[in-house]
Amino acid sequence: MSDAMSGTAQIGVTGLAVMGRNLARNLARHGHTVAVHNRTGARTKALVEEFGKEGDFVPAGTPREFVAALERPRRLVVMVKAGEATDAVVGEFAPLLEPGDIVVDGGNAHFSDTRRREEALRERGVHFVGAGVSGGEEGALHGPSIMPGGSDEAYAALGPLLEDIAAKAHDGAPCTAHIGPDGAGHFVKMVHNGIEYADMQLIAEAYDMLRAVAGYAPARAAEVFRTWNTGRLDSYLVGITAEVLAHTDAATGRPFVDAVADAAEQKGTGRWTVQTALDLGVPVSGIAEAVFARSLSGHTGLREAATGLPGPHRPPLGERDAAHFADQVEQALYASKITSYAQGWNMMRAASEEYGWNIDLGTVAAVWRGGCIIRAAFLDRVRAAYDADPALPTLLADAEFAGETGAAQEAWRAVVATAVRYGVPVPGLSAALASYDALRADRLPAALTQAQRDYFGAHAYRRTDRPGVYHTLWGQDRSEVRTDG
Ligand code: 2AM
Repeated sequence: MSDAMSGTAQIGVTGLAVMGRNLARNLARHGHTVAVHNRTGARTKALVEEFGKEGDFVPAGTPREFVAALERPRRLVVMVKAGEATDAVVGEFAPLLEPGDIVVDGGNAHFSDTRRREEALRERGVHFVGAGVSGGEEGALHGPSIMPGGSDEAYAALGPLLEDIAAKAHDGAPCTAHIGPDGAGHFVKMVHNGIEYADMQLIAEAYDMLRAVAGYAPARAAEVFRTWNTGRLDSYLVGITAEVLAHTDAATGRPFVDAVADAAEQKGTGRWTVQTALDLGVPVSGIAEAVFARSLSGHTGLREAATGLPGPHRPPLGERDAAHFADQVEQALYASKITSYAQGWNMMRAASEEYGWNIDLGTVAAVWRGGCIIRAAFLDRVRAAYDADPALPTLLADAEFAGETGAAQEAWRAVVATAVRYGVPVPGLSAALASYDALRADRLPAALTQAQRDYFGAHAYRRTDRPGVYHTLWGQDRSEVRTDG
């Protein structure tokens, strides 16, 4: 163990709850000397006692000791609760730092807070890096997906360490990269979580359809997901779905999924994604439906009041039709997944333009290939689409994805139509299909909406046949006037 005052630690971690502790251990296991600090000293002591043998830790009792333990430029990772705690810790350390030092917030901050903190520290010459870290406790210890946002200079000093500790994709590439300036990293992490919500909802609907329409018990549905996991849907989430569905509850002997209360919770990043999408004016219906589906599931009162309302009662399909239907569900799930990823990527593109982040959209896919919840073979394809055309307006327009959604057409429509006939709620699958149909439509009924707005509010409209902005005198002789001069 080194002397706390010698300034030999390459990096420091303050906030040693499980995420911070595991990140510090991951850094130490990769041969870095890590200064460790926590408001309550007992956590620092416990870390060194339990895991001191894993590497070179420098325990620090006070913020001053912690800062003194770091080589320059100093690299401090803050791992405390997002919100007030982060402001408190940053405020405590800022006066102790010098120009060129780097503060990394590895918590789940809202990107607008990250932008504010980055600006405040930049005025003192201190770099602030908002780093999204995905993969939970296990990821923090064994390799997370890391999405750092901040200055180029900060990434130059920090990147090599992050690349050491990040998850490695199947081709060996580290699952981290400089995402962009200030809040870009935390923004991308937020969208990751939004996409995760959408993925989980689509999988849940697929399971529900296998059960209600194909008549498959959870163990049988587990086999279907296991098979899907060997194909183009190969992903962490589909893999764990198979495991959960195959699991038998020890207490009741029933399928485990039947022993779990059907009210899904959320921590709020899905909600942030939708709120932010509304502010940016980007439609993310897949993520929104997923957030609303969780919300609805928890409304016990509403659900009780509506239980027993009429709906169809149809028996499950016979064995042969069920197998065919299960194949159609795979296609509907895959096409919907493409659609909801396209929405997530549209959102990142919009924010990148709004904030001048210059996010490389293919790199984001690469960084999510390992360590995080949505890791999947699919992300190689997303990256390939943006590598082929960095200006791709939407993933749906990529030739390969367009070919696949096109081929899934009939199945996708059949599954949504069947869900409607059986009375099985599929907000995710149907919203994805509606989004696909709306985007590909030659004409949308938005023309009528715009005409109505002109009727009741004189909001004016553009015409299909000539330029200009017009208003019809609805209350008078219905003649048309040009309103743009
Ligand atoms: P503690 O052990 O002293 O409570 C997760 O809560 C982590 O954030 C813990 O390491 C906790 O420190 C730390 N933390 C929470 N609020 C804090 C604050 N206001 N100042 C410093 N550390 C804080």
